[in-house]
Amino acid sequence: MVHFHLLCLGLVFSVSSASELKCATGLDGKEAVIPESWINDGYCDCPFDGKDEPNTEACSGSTSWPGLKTDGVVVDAASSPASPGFQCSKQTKVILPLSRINDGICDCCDGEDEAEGLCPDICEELFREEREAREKLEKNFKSGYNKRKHDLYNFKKLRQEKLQEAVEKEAEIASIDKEESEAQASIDELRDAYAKERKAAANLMAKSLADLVDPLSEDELKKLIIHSCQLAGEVSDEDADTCVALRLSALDTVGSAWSDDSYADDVEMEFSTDDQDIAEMLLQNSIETYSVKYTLDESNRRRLDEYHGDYDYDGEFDDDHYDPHDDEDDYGEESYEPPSPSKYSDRKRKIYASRDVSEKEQEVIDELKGSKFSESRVKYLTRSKILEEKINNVLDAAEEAAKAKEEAAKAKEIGEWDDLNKEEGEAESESDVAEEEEVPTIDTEAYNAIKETLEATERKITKGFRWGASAKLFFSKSSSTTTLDGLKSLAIGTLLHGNLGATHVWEVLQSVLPEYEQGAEASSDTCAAALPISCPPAPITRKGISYPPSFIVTAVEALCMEQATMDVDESTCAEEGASDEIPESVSDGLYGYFSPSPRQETDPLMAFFSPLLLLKADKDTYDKHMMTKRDLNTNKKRIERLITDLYKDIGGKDGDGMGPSGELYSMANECFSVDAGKYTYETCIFKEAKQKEGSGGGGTGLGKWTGMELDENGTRVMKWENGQKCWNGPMRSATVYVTCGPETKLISADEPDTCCYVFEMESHIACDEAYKAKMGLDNLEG
Ligand code: MAN
Repeated sequence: MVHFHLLCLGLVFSVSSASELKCATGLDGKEAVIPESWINDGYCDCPFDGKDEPNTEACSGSTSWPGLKTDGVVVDAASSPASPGFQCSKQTKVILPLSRINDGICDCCDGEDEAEGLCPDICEELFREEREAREKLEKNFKSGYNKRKHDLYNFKKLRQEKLQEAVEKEAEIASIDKEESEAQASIDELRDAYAKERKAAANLMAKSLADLVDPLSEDELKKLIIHSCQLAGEVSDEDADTCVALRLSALDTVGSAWSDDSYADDVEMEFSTDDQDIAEMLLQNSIETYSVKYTLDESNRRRLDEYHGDYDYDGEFDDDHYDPHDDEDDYGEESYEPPSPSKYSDRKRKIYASRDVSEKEQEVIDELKGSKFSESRVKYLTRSKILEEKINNVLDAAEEAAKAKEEAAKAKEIGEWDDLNKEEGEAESESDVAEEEEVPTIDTEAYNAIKETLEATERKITKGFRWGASAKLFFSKSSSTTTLDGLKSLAIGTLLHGNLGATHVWEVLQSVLPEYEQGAEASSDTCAAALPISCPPAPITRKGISYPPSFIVTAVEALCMEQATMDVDESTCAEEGASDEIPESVSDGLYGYFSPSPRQETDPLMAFFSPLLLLKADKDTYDKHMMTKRDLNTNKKRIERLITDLYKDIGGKDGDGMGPSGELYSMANECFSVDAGKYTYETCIFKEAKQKEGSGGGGTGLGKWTGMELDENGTRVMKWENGQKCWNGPMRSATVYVTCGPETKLISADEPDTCCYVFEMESHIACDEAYKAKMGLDNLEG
């Protein structure tokens, strides 16, 4: 077989252009001289060795050329239907001008353009390279395609399984939801029933005490409530800033007991507009207020104060701040943890910190201080301050004296030492004289105890003012919508929850009813009238009947009797400045103020209050349902997490996260690396891409996986973005172009623009139908 290799051309270049060129021009092998003008003139004169056309391709296609490739040039570009060319049958794209048929030059690789036997068949040789490349492509595609098919099948199967599992889990959730709402319905039912019972009991109580509240005007009822709140604040040990008694009373009157998340809606739906204010107040105070009263655990106590922070004292409730779900996470069901600054929002911190009296509140407190009821309290506050001052002066003086004495003693010690060194009989040192001076002996401890007692009482009175002011503020908002009957219930409830009794009522009434204004004032400064009630009680007539009701009069009379036998210490009711003396101890009634004590079991009001006092919520059942709900919820959350995981495994519910047909599943979370220059690059599917130098360290972050898309050519493009910032440049990013290959690997890395990294990847995931069509592999059996 006559065949010349391309390398041969190298010989041509060694031919001197000066000498004339000779070559075989015909198949007879005879050499002929080729004129210089024929060299590189685009016509092949030396078909066997192509010597005359080293710089053109004119001799290609001749026997000296390994043949025209199948996809090679159309030799006769001018061939047209008018002058058709000759089509080599094995080289689909080679069309020869008819002039080249039988011209003695072999053009078609099998020599069919020449007479039989003239040309060797070099087709096999010619196509080998191409065929080999093609075969490799086909083999790779087939392997990749099958691998892909296999993976997709597996993924599909897995997906079906997981989806089925998720469906089952979702069904479980649906049934839990149902159970949950059943438990909730039971809770609602229980709560509503209890709320109704309380409301009914409150009504009953109001009716049985009609004699007490009916004769009072709206204004008097409000005053009764405000001052009862004041007293309740003094009686109560609770560390709250607003009138808890009134809040609890409001709950009874509105008819709602404990609450939960859905509570806010219930209140809005259930109650008439008449009760709307109270309902709002309830909303503010919210949550398990009954347990506040009856179990009084720390968390509930805190709640009251916390909600107080939302009460803005401008007569408006600050709706923005109220969110019944807000503290769900902050308060456990059973335990209360004091807020740590880091855990709480600013708002919460503010609320906890803002126990100060607001400007508006102070205004109302000042108004309240002007009331008749507050006289003895104001007087006490003023005078106890003066007394405290006196005590402080005495204590300071004593401290100074003690210090002076100590110094003198020291000085004397030094003096005695000096004396020893002096001659005997010399005059006594000065320090000896100082020592004999009279130091007033006072009982510091007793004085401090007095101070403490005074301060404790001041705190009580101050709290009373705040509770009273909160009630006054409440009415300044709700006056237009609270009904008279509502007020009566509220008043009675406040007495009940404020732990007040019959004689407290009398004390308040004397300040509330205009009929008593004269008499009480006349005796307020005398020791004889030191108790906060006037004795004996003088009933008045209201609506034709004697008022207050007889059970109150009887109770007050009993107290008056007690008072008569009491030994009232004259000094305790002395006028301000009447004496410079500091009492050795302070007893109740100092400056005319008596600390109210809580209602006693024997109080006549107890009988009236019993419908409510005896009413007990079915806490056990409630707790049981709550527990059920909580357990259901815990289980639900667990199953929800399982479902989330199930979906995560299969690229989300719709599978989007796993690429077309889930093809990324086979390489999920896998990392692929390639070495390029001094760096090794690593791209991790669904995770990070990195550039590493040498063996150590985590490397430079090229970005986080953002997904895979098909570009306009149908090429798979994976992206990692927002990597480490490039000095003076963008954030690093990585892009991987994926082409079909039997196994997944990175085959090249490049940084065409600073910090923009581009990679080529071969992977079976790209061996799909589209690739098959694009590469003309359609005839291939997949
Ligand atoms: C490092 C590497 C390079 C990059 C420069 C840019 O050397 O991440 O790939 O081009 O930083 O400053």
